[in-house]
Amino acid sequence: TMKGAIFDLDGVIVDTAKYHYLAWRSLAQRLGFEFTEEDNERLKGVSRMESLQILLEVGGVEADEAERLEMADAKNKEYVDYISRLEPSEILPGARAYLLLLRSKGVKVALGSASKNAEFILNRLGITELFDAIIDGTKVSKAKPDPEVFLAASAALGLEPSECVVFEDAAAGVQAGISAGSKVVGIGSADILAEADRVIGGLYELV
Ligand code: B16
Ligand code: MG
Repeated sequence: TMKGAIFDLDGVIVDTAKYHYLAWRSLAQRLGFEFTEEDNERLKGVSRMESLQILLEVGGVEADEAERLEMADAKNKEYVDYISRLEPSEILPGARAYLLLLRSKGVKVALGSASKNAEFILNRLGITELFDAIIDGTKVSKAKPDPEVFLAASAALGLEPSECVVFEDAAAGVQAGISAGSKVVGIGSADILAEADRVIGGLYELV
């Protein structure tokens, strides 16, 4: 039985991918190439600097470390502009209700996200207090598929990874949850998330 539930943020609780896309696309435009929504799929669940690496590969652009940091910073500034306007109505269907349901059953709830903007986003959505622990990109150094973020989240809940279920929309995140030793519920399409223990369309299916 599940004692803890660990949620990824982008793609599970809220669709911030569309704002990441707008900000990455405008960086690509400044660099002189098109970055498509299909290209953007490859950035889901991937850390900021690794996302930039993929984007530069798509555009065939070379950049040194200082230039990369500047580009990542410019992208993040634009992204933060978008998410500054996030509203509670943008919480994905069923997410809030499912968090409340778990809490009412005594299941501990954690966030396990790659984003360095996670706390800001949860505050904008008004759901920070529904989490017993928040582990995000500011607290871990190894990106998914490394299990670090989910190991840290279960430890923060005072639980073993095997007592926790991870909810993830990205293949790298599903892999990270499995490597941590948790059960994994994939959110999205079964072909991308084939390794998950169960795949659902969204948290609305669980409420
Ligand atoms: P930031 P998740 C991930 O969130 C996003 O899916 C990914 O596209 C993004 O690059 C990453 O966070 C880092 O975000 O630039 O805000 O630190 O799915 O792990 O909640
Ligand atoms: Mg995600």
